[in-house]
Amino acid sequence: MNANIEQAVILVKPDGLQRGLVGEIVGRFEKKGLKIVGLKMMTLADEVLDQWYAHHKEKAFFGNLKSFMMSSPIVAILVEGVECIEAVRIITGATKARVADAGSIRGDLAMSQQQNLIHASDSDENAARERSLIFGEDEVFEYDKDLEVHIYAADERK
Ligand code: 3AN
Repeated sequence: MNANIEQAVILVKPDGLQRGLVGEIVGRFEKKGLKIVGLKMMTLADEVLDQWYAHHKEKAFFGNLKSFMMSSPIVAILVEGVECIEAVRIITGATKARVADAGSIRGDLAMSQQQNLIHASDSDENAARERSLIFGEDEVFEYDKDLEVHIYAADERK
């Protein structure tokens, strides 16, 4: 695999599902040129959320955040591409959605700091941890996409 090819985990959170934005959100990542290598709908267990949001464990909003994340199923997507993590964070937009850049998913479609539609991995290390919490090995797919000759120059591809 090309050294610059990364994977990122994206979650369409309960507000995205409730608001009927799954297609719109998945579509934005697809249209950018990222390759979907995993996709599933699921509910997040309490223990998974404790690990997922370990960095927020001491925060006052932790309990509310967990209840919100368990309030309905979520859709998890694993995407792959060259420097994918940075690309995904740019498309996602800032955490506080009401001030996120226009053009980003949060900037265009949300107002809240908690109900900000999506989660996106913010580092290679977190992406690997999140991938192992959500996807079994048989739920991640390796395949060639002909379109990639139009998305990357030859030296950027594997
Ligand atoms: P991001 O999702 O942009 O990576 P994180 O990792 O700091 O942001 O926060 C994880 C999630 O915790 C956010 N997506 C949001 O739902 C929630 N969150 C973060 N900060 C707050 C806050 N001050 N009040 C309520 N919820 C928050």
